Amino acid sequence: MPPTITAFENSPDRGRGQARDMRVRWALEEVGQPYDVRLVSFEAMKAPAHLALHPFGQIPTYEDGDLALFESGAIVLHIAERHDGLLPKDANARSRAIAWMFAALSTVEPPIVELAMAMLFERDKSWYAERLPMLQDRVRVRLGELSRHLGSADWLDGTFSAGDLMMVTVLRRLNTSGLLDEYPAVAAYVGRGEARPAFRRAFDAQLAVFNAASRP
Ligand code: GTB
Repeated sequence: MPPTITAFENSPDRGRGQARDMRVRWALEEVGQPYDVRLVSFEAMKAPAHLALHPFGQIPTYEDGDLALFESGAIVLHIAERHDGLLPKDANARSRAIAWMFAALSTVEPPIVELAMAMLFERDKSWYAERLPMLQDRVRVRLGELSRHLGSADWLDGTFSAGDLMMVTVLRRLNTSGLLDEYPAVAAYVGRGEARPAFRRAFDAQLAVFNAASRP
């Protein structure tokens, strides 16, 4: 039995691959592990059956035999640890790749999500115009640091790893913000991630869900 993940039945991003099942799908595609997807509605996510898998009533989840996991970072790390292809064999390089996964999730993602949330939900608020530049500048700080770190390298630390997979999915949230264009090295890095065949397969799979849901 292949592992089963959960994803939005009807993703609010309209198939742009922004929901966090995308990183799990991408990891599974990178390692060549087939998987099943159980689509869940917003209502089902808050029902007891799903809460038993995910205490916060969210997607993605991952089930494989008697193992059930939540949190996209934990799921991608689990996949990377159990298959070849997403973590280096050398122990130190492996630890550094995992450090980049944490950096993506705990250092880079928070200011990006805060900006995205403000752009989605605060546009009509009196404080929006004043707050927006501050939120954008917080993201610019991280993009500048990443740009400096990348220099002319293709990936964050040697060969492509789960650290890059996580970082690219985090940075993609900026795709419509215009901010990535200010940092060509980071924009090119995201482009390299998106060009990987495994990314394309994962993207097409989640887009197919949206297209099927919106068909009359
Ligand atoms: N830290 C958790 C993880 O990494 O797995 C966060 C999981 C999470 O935020 N899940 C979201 C969810 O289930 C979907 S991905 N939300 C429903 C709820 O909380 O009730 C977040 C997301 C949703 C939509 C867009 N979008 O439309 O662009 C982008 C990201």
